[in-house]
Amino acid sequence: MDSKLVGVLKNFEIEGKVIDVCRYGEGHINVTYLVTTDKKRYILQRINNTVFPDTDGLMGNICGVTEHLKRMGAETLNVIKTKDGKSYLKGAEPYRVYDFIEGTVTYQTADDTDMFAASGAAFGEFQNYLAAFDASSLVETIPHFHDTPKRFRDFKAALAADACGRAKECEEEINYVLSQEDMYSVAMDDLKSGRLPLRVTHNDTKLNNVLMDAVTNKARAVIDLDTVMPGSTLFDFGDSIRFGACTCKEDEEDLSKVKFDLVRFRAYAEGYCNAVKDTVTEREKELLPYGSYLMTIECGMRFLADYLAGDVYFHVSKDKHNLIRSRTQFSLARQMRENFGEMGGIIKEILG
Ligand code: ADP
Ligand code: GN1
Ligand code: MG
Repeated sequence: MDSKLVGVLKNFEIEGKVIDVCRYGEGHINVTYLVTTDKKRYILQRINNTVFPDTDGLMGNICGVTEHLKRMGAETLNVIKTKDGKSYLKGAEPYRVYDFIEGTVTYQTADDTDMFAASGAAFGEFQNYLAAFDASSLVETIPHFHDTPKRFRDFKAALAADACGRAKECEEEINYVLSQEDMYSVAMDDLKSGRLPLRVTHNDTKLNNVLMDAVTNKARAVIDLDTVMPGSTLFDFGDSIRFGACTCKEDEEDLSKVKFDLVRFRAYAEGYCNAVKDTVTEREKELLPYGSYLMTIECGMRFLADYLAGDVYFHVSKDKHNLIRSRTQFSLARQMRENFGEMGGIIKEILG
């Protein structure tokens, strides 16, 4: 066992004697460990304070949102306090602890469409719960998180800097991002003009950010609350489609396996749209297919920008990992653009 982590855990109000600490999960941002004591299990996370420099603000949001969700009767993350009553352990490397939510699993692909529909319902209900949450109490943990034109400017800056001399290897991918420029501003323009409502959203709705019941495959808890901020339904719907309506993992190297799957799209859309049907607006409905494409190409440009910058943001575990991830996203984005009509038809069938 890592003695540093055992030392970190001594600062928290945890039950029992620590018998094991090991790396856990497939998140790209924080460093997550599963902690086993002789009484129960916990999740320990080293918070990525490069990505989230305002750790007080971040943890304030999480405590506020989880207390709200508990009051609404939803199952959610339970923050374990430090022995001096704080929500996380301060330091150059900040840490937090949650109860491990037992009897749950996370999936990296949505092969089971009922399960994917259940995750859609969970994210839709999550948005409903947050409709009653005071947005002004939230800190914007990553400003401009889904501001795609800003992400595009950041991409162009990474390309101009070409810090590692990698641009020459990815000309095709770079040209694709540049070629789509006229598609990037619709969501932000509509949010600014009020055509799209600003809501409190999760903003990182990939399938492995919802815990599914290990027996029933129904959704138990929406997790990874670091990016709960004002945003758009398009972001939450779109990011789930990006990750889950694909036939392979996000880092598949064989692009012939990357297929945008309308069956999975329909399953998720049924779960999500039925949950938000009382509040969703006509403009949101109309733009849900576009939101799926937008979140996919935005994520692809973020992976590619990080590859160009030298893999400084997303955790990587193999050579060219971010470039490989960006390729799956661009392949999907292309297929989504070709399927706007079909996607729109499915949304109409569900919501009218
Ligand atoms: P990241 O921001 O790096 O994605 P997450 O908070 O999503 O970190 O955690 C990474 C993974 O750890 C999740 O996908 C999930 O599998 C697992 N996980 C996180 N919190 C819990 C919890 N409280 N109970 C059970 N599993 C959890
Ligand atoms: C990151 O934290 P995680 O792994 O759930 C990222 C998302 C990306 C996603 C791509 C805070 O999500 O925005 O869409 O990777 N989170 C942050 O898989 O940047
Ligand atoms: Mg996560």
